[in-house]
Amino acid sequence: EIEAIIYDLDGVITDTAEYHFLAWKALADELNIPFDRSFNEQLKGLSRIDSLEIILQQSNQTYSEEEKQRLAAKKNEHYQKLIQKISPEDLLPGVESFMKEVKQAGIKTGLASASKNAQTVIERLQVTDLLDTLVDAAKVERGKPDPEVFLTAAKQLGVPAACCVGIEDASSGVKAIKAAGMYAVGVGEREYLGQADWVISDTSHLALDSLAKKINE
Ligand code: B16
Ligand code: MG
Repeated sequence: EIEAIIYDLDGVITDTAEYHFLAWKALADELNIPFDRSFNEQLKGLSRIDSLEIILQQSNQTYSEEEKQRLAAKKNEHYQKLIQKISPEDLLPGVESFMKEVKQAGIKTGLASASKNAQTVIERLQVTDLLDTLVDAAKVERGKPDPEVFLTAAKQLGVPAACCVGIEDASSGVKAIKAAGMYAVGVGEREYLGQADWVISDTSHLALDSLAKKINE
């Protein structure tokens, strides 16, 4: 029995993943570090500073802690400019109807995002009312693939992890859901989402009946 659904934000509810990519790409170009979409896949779901570390590993230069903080802040400034444009039209296909279906079925809902900008994005998308609880990077100590963000959301909803479904587009996020002991839905390519219990190619395939069928298989 599904008692709660916990959504990832970027790449599941909306495609801020694209804005993260563009902001990192601008920074990497400036630093003359090679960076493309395929490389970007491994950053999805990771915290800002962990993402930066991975990018800087591609450089032959060394950066001080202070410099790293400056670069992370620069990426975030660029990202925040990009997300100003977000509106309800940016909800991914099928997401709004799925979120409403879930609410109507009396299932609790939560957001588990590694982004410190999650609240802003949720407000701009106007889906605040469809989420019973929100856990973001500012509220947890350990980022994905650690399960903390998903476990905190479940706790806040008062639902045991075994009765929760997590939905993720990132490899690190799917790992976090599985480590939390939840059922994992992966959105995207099987290649990146190996550990997911059910992989769908995009959010238009989200539906409660298909999900229930998969869980009972
Ligand atoms: P910020 P999610 C994650 O959000 C993104 O997938 C990841 O690419 C990003 O680096 C991270 O948030 C941190 O975001 O810089 O805004 O704090 O997918 O967990 O919702
Ligand atoms: Mg994501």
